[in-house]
Amino acid sequence: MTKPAFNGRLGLSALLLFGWMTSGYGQEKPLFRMRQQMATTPATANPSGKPVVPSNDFKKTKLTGDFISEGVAVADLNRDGKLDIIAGYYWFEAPHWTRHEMAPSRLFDPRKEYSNSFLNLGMDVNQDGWDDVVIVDFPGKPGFWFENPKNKPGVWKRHVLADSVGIANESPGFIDIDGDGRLDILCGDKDKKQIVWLKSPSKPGETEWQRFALSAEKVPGTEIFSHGIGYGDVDKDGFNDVVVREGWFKGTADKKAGNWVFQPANLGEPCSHMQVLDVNGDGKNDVVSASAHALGIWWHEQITDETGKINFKTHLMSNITAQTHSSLMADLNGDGRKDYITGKRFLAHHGRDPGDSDPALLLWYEFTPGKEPYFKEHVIDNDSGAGLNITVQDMNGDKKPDIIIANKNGVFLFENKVTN
Ligand SMILES: [Ca+2]
Ligand SMILES: [Ca+2]
Ligand SMILES: [Ca+2]
Ligand SMILES: [Ca+2]
Repeated sequence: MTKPAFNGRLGLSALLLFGWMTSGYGQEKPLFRMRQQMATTPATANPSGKPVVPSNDFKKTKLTGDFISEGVAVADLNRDGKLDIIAGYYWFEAPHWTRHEMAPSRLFDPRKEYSNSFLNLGMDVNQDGWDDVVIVDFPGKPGFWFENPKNKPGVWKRHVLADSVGIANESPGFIDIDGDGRLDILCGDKDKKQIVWLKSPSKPGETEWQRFALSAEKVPGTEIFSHGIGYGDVDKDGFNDVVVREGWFKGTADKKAGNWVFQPANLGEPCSHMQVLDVNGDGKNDVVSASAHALGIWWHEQITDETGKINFKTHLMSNITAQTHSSLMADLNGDGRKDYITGKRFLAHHGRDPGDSDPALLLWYEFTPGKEPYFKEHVIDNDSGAGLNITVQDMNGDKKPDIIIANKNGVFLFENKVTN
């Protein structure tokens, strides 16, 4: 099935464009005009002008072309020893990817609607030996988890997370904040405008997630539609910090105190998940981010500014595609260094972003840190992209991490065949 050419969309009324630019879900886009000009290139081209040739390094399986979720996860839900794939209210049973429904849902129209599932996580929440499914809903809504019914038929029981905290920021992180070996959720609190984390239950049988604040109230990065958040040790004092695009919150040992102090710094444009790593090998941690709705994948070099404070200098890594609304680090080529994975959130705003109908690329970047850092760009695929979270897991037992995505193009598995 061919997608409508981008040129066919240029005739969209100014009204639509105006609606998008003024909607709460839109955002400022300094690169918007630039991208608009680039949009006059044919749909098969891309903003960088480079040819888009997918490598043969991944074996692609399309589980469905239906739009059911922009979140995706992996877990062995029926305990047959094989990892299943979860996308929203549905799960696909390995090895034939038979679709099952956890709770009543429906297919969504990729050009008109958002789904009911933005980010997903598979984990045994109540530690009864059966993996459960965590779902982050539309920005600002509470998250919830579906309790695994242990192969019994019927609707999965739904539990709301952390007294219905409205999850703010569009790229919440599944990160083990307190180091107890269980993933938690790093996000903003919609009402208090605070950086918080939702702690997953730690004892068997427990079902309640708890909310703990890291920052004070009314801080940047905590609006419902804030774009970009990450976790890592910016100042190398041994405590992880929280980064948002407006700066960072200095971490302490106390992850329940709500007093992490905001340090303003320029971490670039609205983005998806922010990754903290030393890109240029100078011993200072830098930040890698990708534009959520406009164009650009960047690394932000940590520098000391004229006032003696930590700040960042932004360098462009790639402008091959826009709407890179999720990212993840994983070592895809087995060289011991984590690589950066991102992809286009196809039809992010249903065709209202410039370049929305350009090829839906899924990409990875191989880093060679150094004074002149080197990022080799690899195109995994040009007809899938990524959703709001990317999952990486060895699905076929060959010890190589495979990539799983779900978005408005469907649900996909990419088996890793990268050789070093
Ligand atoms: Ca369970
Ligand atoms: Ca934890
Ligand atoms: Ca720190
Ligand atoms: Ca550095």
